[in-house]
Amino acid sequence: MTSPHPQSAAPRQDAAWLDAHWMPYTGNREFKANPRLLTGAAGAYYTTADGRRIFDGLSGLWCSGLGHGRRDIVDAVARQAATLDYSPAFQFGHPLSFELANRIVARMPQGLTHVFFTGSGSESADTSLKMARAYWRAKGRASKTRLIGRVKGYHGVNFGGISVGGIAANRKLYGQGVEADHLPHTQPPAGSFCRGMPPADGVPGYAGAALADELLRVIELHDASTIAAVIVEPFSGSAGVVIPPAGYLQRLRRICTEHDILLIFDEVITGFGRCGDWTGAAAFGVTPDLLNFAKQVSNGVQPIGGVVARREIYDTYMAAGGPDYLLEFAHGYTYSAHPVACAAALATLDALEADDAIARVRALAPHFEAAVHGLRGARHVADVRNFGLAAGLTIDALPGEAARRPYDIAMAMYRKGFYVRYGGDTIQLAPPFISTQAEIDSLVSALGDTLQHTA
Ligand code: PXG
Ligand code: PLP
Repeated sequence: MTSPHPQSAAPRQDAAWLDAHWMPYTGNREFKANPRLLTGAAGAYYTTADGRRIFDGLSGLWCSGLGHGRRDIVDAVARQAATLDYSPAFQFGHPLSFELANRIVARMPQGLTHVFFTGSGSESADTSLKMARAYWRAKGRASKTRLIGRVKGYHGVNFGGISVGGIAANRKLYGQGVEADHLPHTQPPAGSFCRGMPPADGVPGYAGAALADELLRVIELHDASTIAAVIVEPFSGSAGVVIPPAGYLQRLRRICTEHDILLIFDEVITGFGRCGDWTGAAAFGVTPDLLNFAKQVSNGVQPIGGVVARREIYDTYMAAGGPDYLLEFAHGYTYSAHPVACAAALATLDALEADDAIARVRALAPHFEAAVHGLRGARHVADVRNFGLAAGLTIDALPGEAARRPYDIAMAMYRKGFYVRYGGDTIQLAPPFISTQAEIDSLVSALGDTLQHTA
């Protein structure tokens, strides 16, 4: 097959050409019949192959909050690729990973002190789960292996992550996973239209204050001597932006501490600005034992993620490591702390600071909240939830086709020049931190208009 020059000519978009790429989390048959090819990006906008400008209403996939094509990040990547394009991840080091680890630790809640790098959020999830199990083994408590996730949780697509994950479609096809159990989700009933955190109680039909105590039930069932860790997202992103009720994370923290269970926060979406703070941990005022990150740490420009551990966890591994020429944790990826990805992350942290991005998110969040809750009463809208610069809408299902309307809505939005995410019975919004109030307004107004015209 002859390839058109990708830069100079309009890209080929016929189904025969598109066929060879088996696309991830995509309806391949539909996409290849109606391709949506993006060929450029600058600021808060994508350019399509047919030359249209599309507002990036999900910051890529929750990862490009600073906007696209930033010169400072692009230059850092180019410079690093030309200087040290790859260095072996095992038994050798390069200066950028140490600088990045120090810079990340400085932005973490007090007590999270050691960074293990991965290449993605899924790798971070599985890394944190393995870290938790081997930690207990190192402490002579090898029976602590069970991993507790939460219904509606998303922890990526690897076997550990889908075992603790709680989105049925991501797990049910794949058979036996890792030994796990699940807490109930924290989503208030449709029609609650909670702004930010649901109150501990006071939402009709919603026992917010009791939800964390479900962990006690799980402990009673399995016994704490079999449980290594609890993993939750501070707020669930993929499930449609599900915010925990007030006091919930504090209560989970207390129960985990009392029963010697590690608490893992999966901050792949909540980390590095989306919550109007450096972490969800800071935004919600609770410090986990392990904290996973990815996505926004490099503004999406290079794939990189990681797990930040408490000092005592790191020290436990070091103490149990045997002779010091031996490794302490038999785990790592070829691309752990990839130098070009580290350069992208360092430039991103610089940019987040230079732009005062956290303050910007905080300042924009009330406007965003008011705008999205303005969709209450719009056609098909069963619920709206929000936190920081993230919002999820629950869309009333067509009979027998829960996922149909969200898909129709997202496609209609794309035709209008707006990219939004659809999944399950939800529409998700996560606009760039650099969005203006006017851009938020036009995104939400286009969504309102689209809902009105959706069958
Ligand atoms: N944990 C959490 C909390 C996530 O949100 C992952 C792990 C996996 O990260 P990787 O880098 O392996 O994809 C994620 C990723 C969406 C959407 O629109 C969410 C994610 C990825 C793609 C789309 O809801 N979350
Ligand atoms: N599979 C094989 C055959 C390998 O040799 C390696 C790494 O050396 C891997 C998988 C793991 O790849 P990565 O380190 O990129 O996760």
